[in-house]
Amino acid sequence: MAEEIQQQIQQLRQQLQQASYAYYVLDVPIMADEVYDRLYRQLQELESDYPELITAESPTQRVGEKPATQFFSVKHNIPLYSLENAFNFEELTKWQERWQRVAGENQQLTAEYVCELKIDGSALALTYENGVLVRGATRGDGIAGEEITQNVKTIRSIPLKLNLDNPPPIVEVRGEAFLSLAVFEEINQEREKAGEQLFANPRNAAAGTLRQLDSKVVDKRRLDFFAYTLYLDGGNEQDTQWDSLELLRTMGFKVNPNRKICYSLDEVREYYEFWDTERRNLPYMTDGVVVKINSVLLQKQLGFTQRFPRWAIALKYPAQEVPTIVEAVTVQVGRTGALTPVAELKPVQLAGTTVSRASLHNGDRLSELNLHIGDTVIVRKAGEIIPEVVRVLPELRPPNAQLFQMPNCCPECAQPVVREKGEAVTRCINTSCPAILRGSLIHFCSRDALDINGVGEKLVQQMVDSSLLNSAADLYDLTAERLMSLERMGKKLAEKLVSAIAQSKNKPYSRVLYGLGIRHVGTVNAQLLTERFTNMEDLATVSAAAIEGVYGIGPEIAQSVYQWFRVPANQSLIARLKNTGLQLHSEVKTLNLGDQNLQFAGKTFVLTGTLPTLKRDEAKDLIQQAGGKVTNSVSAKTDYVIVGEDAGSKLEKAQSLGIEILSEAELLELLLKL
Ligand code: 1X8
Repeated sequence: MAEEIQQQIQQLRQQLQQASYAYYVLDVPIMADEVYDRLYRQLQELESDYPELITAESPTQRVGEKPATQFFSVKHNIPLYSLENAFNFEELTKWQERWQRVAGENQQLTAEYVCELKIDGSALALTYENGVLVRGATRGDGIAGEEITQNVKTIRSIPLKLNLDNPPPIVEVRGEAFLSLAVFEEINQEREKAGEQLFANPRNAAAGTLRQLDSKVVDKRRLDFFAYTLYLDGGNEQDTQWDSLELLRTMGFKVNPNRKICYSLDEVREYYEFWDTERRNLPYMTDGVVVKINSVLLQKQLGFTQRFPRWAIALKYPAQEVPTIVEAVTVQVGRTGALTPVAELKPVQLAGTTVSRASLHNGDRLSELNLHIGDTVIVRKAGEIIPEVVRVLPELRPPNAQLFQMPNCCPECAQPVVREKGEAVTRCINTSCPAILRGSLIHFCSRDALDINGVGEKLVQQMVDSSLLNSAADLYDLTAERLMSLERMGKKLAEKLVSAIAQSKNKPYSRVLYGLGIRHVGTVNAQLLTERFTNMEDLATVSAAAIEGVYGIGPEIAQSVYQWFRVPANQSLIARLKNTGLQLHSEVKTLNLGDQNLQFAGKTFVLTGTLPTLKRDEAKDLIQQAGGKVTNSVSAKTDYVIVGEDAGSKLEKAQSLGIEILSEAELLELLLKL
């Protein structure tokens, strides 16, 4: 009996897997949706009757039951470097000369190149053990990324199990997770309806999606994946990149079909130019061409520089530009009171998306442009940024067109605005301006701050308009009854919101500090400040000099924090937040420099490169005070290498010896661990 069930389960899994492969990888469906759904439900029922038979590679395991609470950092076995960029053929030729020089006289100086499209997405590293997907990780800083296995499993074009009879024990596959342009537009349309902030481009949307804690959300976003790098048992066992791509395809991955072997840079140029036009017809975004040396042997001889492989380069397409007409200019007020002029455009297609607004940045930029309403302008979209107006075509200006000028009064509260000498930004300085209040509240509730689920732009606007909220502290006085006074607010949702708000009281102090929206205090600075001043009362009362004494905090940040706590309205906000029970202090963590508990006792360190904030002697002192030894050269006896900017051969040596490499921040974290 048990065997029969087992067999039935196996068969269902195989059928589902084949159907899914045909649909998502080959794009040739072989099974009707209804049939798929029926088989899927059968499998689900069997698995719920026999939960001991569930395996990680079962098609039912693509979406996790429970959201993750956080992501963990994982070190890449082989660093996941980004690619060096070339923006023209001169730079490409220089690259060829460079690798030829490194390869040396005795080496092969002509090479086959493999050209592939550069996909504008987010890099992933997938690990398969005995053919089963066990880990998915983001690039992170190239050395370590975030473990997002549950999210990766939702990507249907990623096999949960390799299509190999005798899979090697460890297979690592790298590639690009991306969103098709159609799905990207759909997501943004939904976000617009929900009053949520739009994703600037498919890459940001893909990266943001992969970092969602709830894999059910990721599943709905329909990410896709192209595989482009293969490591078998820690090395490239294929002779060439081309063979690796073929093997990846055999294993069940989607490999971009638009690849080509080129025997010279002229052929590379031909490929590049062909795809510059043709890429407009692709259903996903590409921002360049990746040129790789085909021979794995030559790749290995060339190796890596500090940041890039020497054997590959990305030849980028220039940012796309199109003309359109400025129909109006609106002025938005951000949470810092900064006024941002935005051009409302006649919608145009640009780099795969419809563009109807473009940033005009600030007053200075605007005066340079001499922009009139009705002007024809050139808009540009470079990879990561929201479209911008690059220039105006004054020869096409209609007669009687009005020059746009920054208003003298805030468009939200009608109070006079100011522009400080030497500053490009015009600001509203009315502390009770509703736009500033709205922006601050949205920031306070945002994911990296108090992470209050369900409180977004729309709801904040409603609550401010109806005077339910006049400050962040008011959030904690809300009751379900009061929320139900809002339009279209049911009891269930109201109760859910009240509970989400209450939960934010458990968020750590550093998030509260970040949530206050003090200028220059991002998540990192908030962390640094709360580690040094473990109580907000201390931070609120110390001198600017004391704040500047925190590692990593410069004079401008220190002044900004100091001044913020001098404002009476802010002081009363803190007092009220304290009464609500928010965390305004953290566990006391002190740099343990006494003679007990010397956490670095017996450990040897090497420092290399310029650290972001610590001077060399300071870092050395810290290590020595914790019982560690600092030496000058890396050897097998070295336990840690602390790496800063422009680290030299010591880093390479450490990597080759497999010694743990730490950034300054990681060193400080180790010191803080008791
Ligand atoms: C990044 C990318 C690579 C490829 C395509 N798209 C990318 N974004 C490819 O090799 N076909 S390789 C790469 C990297 O190594 N950082």
